[in-house]
Amino acid sequence: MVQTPVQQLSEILSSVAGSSVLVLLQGHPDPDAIASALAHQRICLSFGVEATIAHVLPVSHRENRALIKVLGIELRQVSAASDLADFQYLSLVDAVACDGSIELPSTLQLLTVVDHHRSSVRPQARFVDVRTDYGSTCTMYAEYLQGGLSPLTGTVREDARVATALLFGIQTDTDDFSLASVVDFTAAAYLRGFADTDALRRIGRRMISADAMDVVGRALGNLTVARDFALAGVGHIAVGHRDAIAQAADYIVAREDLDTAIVFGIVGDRIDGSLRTNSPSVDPSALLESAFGTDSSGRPYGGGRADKGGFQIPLGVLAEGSDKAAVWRIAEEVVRMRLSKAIPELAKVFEKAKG
Ligand SMILES: [Mn+2]
Repeated sequence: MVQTPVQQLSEILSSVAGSSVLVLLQGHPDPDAIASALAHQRICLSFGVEATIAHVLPVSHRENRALIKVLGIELRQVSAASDLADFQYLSLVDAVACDGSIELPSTLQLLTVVDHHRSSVRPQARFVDVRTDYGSTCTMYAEYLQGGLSPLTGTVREDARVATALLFGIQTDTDDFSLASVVDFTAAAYLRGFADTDALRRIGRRMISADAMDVVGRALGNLTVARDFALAGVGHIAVGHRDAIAQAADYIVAREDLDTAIVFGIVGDRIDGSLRTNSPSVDPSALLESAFGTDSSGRPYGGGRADKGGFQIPLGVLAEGSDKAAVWRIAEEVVRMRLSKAIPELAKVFEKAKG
């Protein structure tokens, strides 16, 4: 008989009772990953498996920090293989592979992988559940709970914490449910009954940090508008503030007469850009790929989904230039030139400006 994921996962976790699992979040941890890790930790605990949630890159978005703070979620920041020596098993949530930001001890075995992203990677783990038709990994964890793995009962405080985090994860990963499918709504309805709506409101309150506001200001001061398209370069941005670029694009695309905005800057050793669009006819990944093409291994510099996209272009040795203003001028010129090819109206505006 074919086992359900819930049966498989319980069997595997039972078999490693008493061991220590590392849930290593990839990239800058987002709510879907953080909340899924929290649910994973809860499920592990119910089988006598101790799970520690860790991350390498900082939690950089204000909302994500609010999620951690309001719900008191414990995350351990790790930076070296020696920090991971105590763990026997590795669990990945919202990712199928490690991004290489930390060297893993060779003794660490990949135990579980739960994700909803499309990927060509076939993870070698004892438990693999990847569902690309799901709007979030949190949806999958909500189903595990509802399906009998450490189900929510509403009798302990911990239930509200997990339900609130999962609900927030579904909400943010589906862009406030605009990209949600039936399974996401069903999971949200299940979680809603256990969630702390007051905490959810506090976490979700859209706030903008002082640094992000500074970046928005720079974007507005350097805005080029071509019909309903806007482009803004914001110069060098500290690595910890890279989310400000996306926030600036969100802010600008809200302008009534615009339907697409691209904001870009230099973050570390690369050009980093965000695209936001309300236009039904703009396909972010097609637009960014036609403008920026692919790298030497055929990977596009940019990608996206229905209403948002992003691009990262390594500066290579240029990044070492000591004249930061000059490096920025080159980067800005290249981005303007490439986008002008894909958007003829933009080319006209730049030509006019040159006089
Ligand atoms: Mn996700």
